[in-house]
Amino acid sequence: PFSREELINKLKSALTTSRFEHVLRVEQMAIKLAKQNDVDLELASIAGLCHDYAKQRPDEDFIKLIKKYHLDDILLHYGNAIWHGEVGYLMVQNELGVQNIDILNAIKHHTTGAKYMSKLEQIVYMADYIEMGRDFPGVEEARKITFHSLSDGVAYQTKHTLEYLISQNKPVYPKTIDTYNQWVVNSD
Ligand code: DGI
Ligand code: FE
Ligand code: FE
Ligand code: FE
Repeated sequence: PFSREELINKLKSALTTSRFEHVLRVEQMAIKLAKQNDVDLELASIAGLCHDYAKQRPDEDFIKLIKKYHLDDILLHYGNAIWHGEVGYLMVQNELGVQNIDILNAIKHHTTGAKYMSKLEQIVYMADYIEMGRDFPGVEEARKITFHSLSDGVAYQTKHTLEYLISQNKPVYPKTIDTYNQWVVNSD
């Protein structure tokens, strides 16, 4: 496994400057949420840093892995927005040597969420959404809710992302619907 400094160098060369700065902000927000929710700070740091490692990879890299690992064919109907987490976690495992399953699941689920999410998975999902560089309408409310209750933050993001996808006629990945049914519908 690589040290934080080595990971930083790998990320710097894999990502554009603005994406690299985003992952540093996600790391900081993930650490803040980990402190509030009694989660291991080092796991939060590594997961935050690595969550978008695959974001700048060409489509062919993902398609090769989908075939090599016999992943669900429905993935082929989506693109980088879904692949960089759902498939990209394998690149983090294979190329960065990260083996912790909680970190790998947090990377895998950071875009869509999932029916079952550990505290660390919820933290990375939320840190990506509310990191201090985000400035969409509603981000202040999302931060307030998340600092009060991590699971309420998950519900807020899930509902707003689904509304956005529907308003844009975008395809909804099935796991995004599972997340909605668990965290928004069944949230008590
Ligand atoms: O990688 P980031 O930009 O930091 O953030 P992200 O990995 O959370 O990606 C967010 C994008 O992914 C956002 O534009 C919405 C999109 N997205 C989330 N769920 C789905 C989705 N896109 C499709 N097509 N289907 C989904 O279910
Ligand atoms: Fe992402
Ligand atoms: Fe996200
Ligand atoms: Fe991100």
